[in-house]
Amino acid sequence: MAVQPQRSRDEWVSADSLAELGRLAKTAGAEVVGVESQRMTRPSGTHYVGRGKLDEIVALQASLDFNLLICDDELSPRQQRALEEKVGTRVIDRTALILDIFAKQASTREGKLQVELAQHRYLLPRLIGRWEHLERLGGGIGTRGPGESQLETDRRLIRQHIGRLEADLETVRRHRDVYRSRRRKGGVALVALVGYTNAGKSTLFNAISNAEVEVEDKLFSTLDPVTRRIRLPDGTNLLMTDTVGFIHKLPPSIIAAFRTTLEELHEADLLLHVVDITHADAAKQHGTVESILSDMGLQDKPVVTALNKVDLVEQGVSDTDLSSAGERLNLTRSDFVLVSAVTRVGIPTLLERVASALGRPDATGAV
Ligand SMILES: Nc1nc2c(ncn2[C@@H]2O[C@H](COP(=O)(O)OP(=O)(O)OP(=O)(O)O)[C@@H](O)[C@H]2O)c(=O)[nH]1
Ligand SMILES: [Mg+2]
Repeated sequence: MAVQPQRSRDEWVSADSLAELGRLAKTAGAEVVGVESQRMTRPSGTHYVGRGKLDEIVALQASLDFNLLICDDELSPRQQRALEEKVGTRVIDRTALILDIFAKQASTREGKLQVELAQHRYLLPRLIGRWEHLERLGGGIGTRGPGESQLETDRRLIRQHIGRLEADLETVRRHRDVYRSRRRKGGVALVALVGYTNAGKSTLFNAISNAEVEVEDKLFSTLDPVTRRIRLPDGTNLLMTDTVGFIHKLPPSIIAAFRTTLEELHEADLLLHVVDITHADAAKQHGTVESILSDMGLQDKPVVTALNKVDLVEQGVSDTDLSSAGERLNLTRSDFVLVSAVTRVGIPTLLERVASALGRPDATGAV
C-alpha cells in the first residue's frame, strides 16, 4: 500500500515503487494478494492513508483475509499502531521489510552485526507506541523495577545492546583497516561494483573474476562484500569488490548501519556502476544509485558504467539504439559500455575501459 504525495519531487511514481515493494515482499517470503495506492497531499499522520481508503482496506481484509499489510513509506509508531488496530493485521513498512530480507541474507559476522544494529536502531523510537497503552493501564507487569517503567527498562536494554553492537563492529572495522592498509602498500587498485539491486553485479563479478558469488533473480541476494584479485588483459592487477545493491527509498538508518560494508566504496579507486538496461525503470534506478552515491560523498569518484543484460534486448536492435539507451540515462560524468554478464559480450571492452580509467602508474601492479 502506498500514498503518492501530490507534489512530490520524487520521480518514482507509486505504481513503480509498489511493484518493487511487491518483489521485496516476495523475496521476504510473502504472497501478494492485493495492491492499493492513494494520491494525497501528504500521508495522513494518523493512519498513513485517508479515511475512505482505510475503510476500503478494512473491507479488503474481510474479503481476502490477508494477514500482513506493508506500507511503502516509513511509518511512525502512531500510524503503525492505528493501522494495526483498525485493519486487525500486522502492519510493517518498507524499512522493516528490507531489514527482514537483509536479516535473511546476512551470512558473515560483519553482515549480521550490521543488520542487528539497523534493526535495533529501527526499533528504539518505535517502542513508545508499543508500551504507551500498557503504561496507561497502570503497573503490574512482572519485570518492572522499582519506580521504573517497562518502557524505560526496554529502552535501556536496547541502548545497551546497540552500544555492544557498535563496539563489536568497531573491532571488525579495525581488522578491516589493517587489511586495507596492507592492500594500500601493495599499490593495487581497487574497483568496487555498485548498482541497483538485481542489476547483475554478482553475475558480472563472477564472469570477470571466476568467483562463485551467489546469483539469484531476487532483490538483495548479495549483502556481504566479496573481493577478488583480477588480472586485466593488459597485465594490470587489481582488486574487485562486489557488495550490497542499492534501492530507492533506502533508509538512512540502513546506510548508517552498513557503514563498515560501504566504506569499501570510499576506498575504491574506481566505481563500476552496473545498470540493468532492460529494466523498465532503468533510468530511475540509475538516478537513484547516483543520488545515494552523492549522499555518501562519493560523487567525485571516477565511474565506468556497464549497461548490462544486452542479451535480453530484442534481436535486431542496432548498436545505435542501445547507445541511445545510455544517453537516456543522462550519462554525463561517466563513460558506458554495453555488456552481457551472461554471454560475456562487451566484457573485454569493459575491462579495457576500466584499465584506462585507472590509468595510473601504481595501478599496474608491475612493481
Ligand atoms: N539475461 C541476463 N541476465 C542477467 C545478466 N546479468 C545478470 N542477470 C540475471 O539477473 C539476476 C540478478 O543478478 P545478480 O548478479 O544476482 O544481481 P546483483 O546486482 O548482484 O543483485 P543483488 O545482489 O541482489 O543486489 C539473476 O537472475 C541473473 O541471472 C545478463 O547479462 N543477462
Ligand atoms: Mg549480488
